[in-house]
Parts: sequence; C-alpha cells; structure tokens
Amino acid sequence: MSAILSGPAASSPRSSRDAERDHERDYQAVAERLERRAVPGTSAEDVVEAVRRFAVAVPSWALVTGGTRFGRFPGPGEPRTLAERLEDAAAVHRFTGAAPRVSLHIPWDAHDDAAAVRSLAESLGLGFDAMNSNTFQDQPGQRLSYKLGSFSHPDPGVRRQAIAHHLHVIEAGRALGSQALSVWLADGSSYPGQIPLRGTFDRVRECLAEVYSAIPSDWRLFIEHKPYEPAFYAPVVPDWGSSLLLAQSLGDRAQCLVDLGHHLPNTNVELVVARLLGAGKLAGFHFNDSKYGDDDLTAGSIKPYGLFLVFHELVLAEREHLPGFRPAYLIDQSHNLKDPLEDMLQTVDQLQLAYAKAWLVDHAALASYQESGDVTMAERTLKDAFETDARPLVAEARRRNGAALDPVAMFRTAGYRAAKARERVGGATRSSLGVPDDA
Ligand code: RM4
Ligand code: MN
Ligand code: MN
Repeated sequence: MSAILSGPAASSPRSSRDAERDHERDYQAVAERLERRAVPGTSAEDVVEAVRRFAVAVPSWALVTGGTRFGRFPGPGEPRTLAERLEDAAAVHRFTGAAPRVSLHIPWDAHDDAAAVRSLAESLGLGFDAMNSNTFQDQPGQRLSYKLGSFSHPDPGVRRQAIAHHLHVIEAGRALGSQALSVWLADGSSYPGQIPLRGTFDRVRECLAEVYSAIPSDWRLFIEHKPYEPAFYAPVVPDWGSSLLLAQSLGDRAQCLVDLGHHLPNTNVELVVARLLGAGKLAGFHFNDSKYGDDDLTAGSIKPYGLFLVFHELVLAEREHLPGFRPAYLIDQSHNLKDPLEDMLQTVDQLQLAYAKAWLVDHAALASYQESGDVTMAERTLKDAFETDARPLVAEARRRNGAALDPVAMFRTAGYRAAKARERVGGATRSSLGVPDDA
C-alpha cells in the first residue's frame, strides 16, 4: 500500500471525536485572544463567517498528475474522463466546503453533450467558472499550425482560426452557465528579430477585440500575462502593463488576470494587485506558488507571507467596498509529486488561511500608523495578523459549512483515492498538456 492510501488517521488511534474536542479547545483559545484584542470586525465569529463565504474554482486540468517535460508519474485512480474530473472536483468541494465551481479548458475538456455535462455537474453540486481557451497547442486534424503564434500570427488565416476557436469556447461556456472567458496566449518570440514587437501586439489587440465583441453581456474577458515560456525572448503579453493596455482598449468587461507564478523573480505581486485594483481592472487570480518561475506549486508552500500580503490587498478592497471589486479566484497548479487531490485540498486550505489572516488585520490601526509615519508599528500590525494561528478559525468555517476540519486527513481516512483506484481501471490518464508517460 502506498503512503497515500494509508494516512495519519489510519495509523493513529485518535478518533474523530478526539479531533473535534481538540478543535473546540484550539478554537476557544484563539477566540479568546481575539476578544481580548477587541479589534472591530475581527472577532472569531466575524472571521469564521467571512471564511465560510470564501470560494475558489478548481481547474479540471490539475486533477491529474501534470508532470514536467522530463517525465510524468501518474498514480492509480486518477480521472480519465471529464465526468471523472467533475467527480473529483466535487470531492474537493465536499472536503473543503470552498470549491463550488470548476474551470474547464477547451479542447482538453471537449464534450458533445453540454446538457449532460451541466446536469452531471449540478447533481454533484458544481457550477462552472471561467472557460479557458487553448491556442498554444495544435490539435489533431487542425488545419493551420500555431507553431509561430495564434492571434499574433502573420497569416490572417491562422488568426481567424484562433478567433473561431475562442467563439467556440464561448459557446461551450454559455451552454454550461459559465460567465467568463480566460485567455492566455503563448504568442511571442524566442529570438530577436523573429517577430515585430509592436505589430504583433496590435494584431493581438485586434483579434481580442473581435472575441470581446462576441462575449455575452453578463460575461467578462480575462487576459492572463506571462513573462516567458514558451516564448523565451519576447512574449506578446509578458506583463501586467501589456495586459492592462489590452483590457483598457477592449472595454469595461475586459480585465487582467494575475497568475501568481507569472512574474519575474522578486516581482512585488501585491503591488501589481494594488495597481490593478486601483484601475478597476483586476479580473482575479490563478493561485499557485513558485520559487523560480511558473512552477505551479501548492499555494502558500514557498512564500506564505507573500500570499498573505496579496490577500491583505483583497480584503482591504472587500471591506472598503471598492466599486467593481469582483475577483474570480481560481487555482492553476501542476502536481508532479503529490496526489493531485491532496495538493488541491492543501491549496484550498492555504488560501482559506491566508484569507482568514488578512481578515485579522487591524485596518484602523494600520491606517493611523501609516498617517503618522510609524513604520515599525505599521509593519507589526500586518505581522500580528500573519503570525496569528488562524487554523482553528478556518477549521471552524469548514465545519460550519459541513466540510472537514482537516481536509487532507479526511481524504485519507475516507480512502477516496483507493476507492477510485478500484473503480477506475483501464483507459489512459493523460496529462492535460499531453506529456506522455515515457517522455
Ligand atoms: C499557462 C497558464 C494558463 C494555463 C496553461 C495550462 O502557463 O498558466 O493559465 O491555462 O498554462
Ligand atoms: Mn495560469
Ligand atoms: Mn502558468
């Protein structure tokens, strides 16, 4: 039996009643501390209720082992079909109480019968978040190649084909009840001179304008930037400035999506978030974590303080009722080593935790320290929130939502993956990116 199938609960005699009792005590302790602190809006009750409302969408493509370009090591019981991916997404929601929607990637999640997919999702308690297009790969039978770009391609025929794909994704999303289209383009160049730097941006803007004009009036268009890979010299949409220019030229319902891993090392991502919020152009997030590049690691695993600072900007905007504040929270990760579902459960937990801690910030005190120029106390105000053990608050929110105190422990105790390994026999599990098992 692999380490995944046995778990702490299986090997330890602690009963769930013990866990409940420990939780009660931990919760009382933090509630009491917060009561003593007496900061308006940050009682245990306030924070728990806020965390109960927090929701993040699960990406269908990260429910299977991703792999790297050097290899892929899938485990037993991973989903093989869209129906099985939905089933796993529903499990994430069941264990966390915070993942009621799934985000599809077309054509990875191609399907013939949208009504059947929609009703299956409904029966699982799931809705659909943003739809993702894909013009960064050629598909079998595709007429023209995206090797040298899609929206920026010099051949207008390729550009038309890419636009047609986006219109198809919009139709697929309409049929499922989605309300957003998320566009990440691999367009760009790996060598100086390969493409005109200005002209390609203009082409992308023109193509996006056509797509924008086709989205339903209650939809938004998300533009996702990325500094490099697969274009290693000059991507057409490398940074939030380029993304903002595009969103501003398209219109009100075009906004900029921040994938936390899509910045050069040491970029101050919370500052990017603040700028986009100020411009009314923050679409939302692809949450993940990274050390070097677009590493797609578990959110909060490498830079938890950075994640907290991002959430601080978000909670500030939420509590100030910043006009137009409606961020779409999505996960975008690749699981190479961990069980994809355990990684997803850890991720949701980390996001709930960062959100809870951001709620603990004493905003009035922070503002007054900023006014008086008290640098030390301003910084300590943030640190005080960040260093509070908010785990019992998050566990309590999950409990009240009918989910697990500890999602990973519950996942192991329930034997979810082992059961799926018995059910899901035969058929290939392919990584969404199509990395073959023997690469
Ligand atoms: C990209 C980007 C997109 C995702 C693809 C799979 O790096 O993060 O959001 O759809 O990867
Ligand atoms: Mn992304
Ligand atoms: Mn990425």
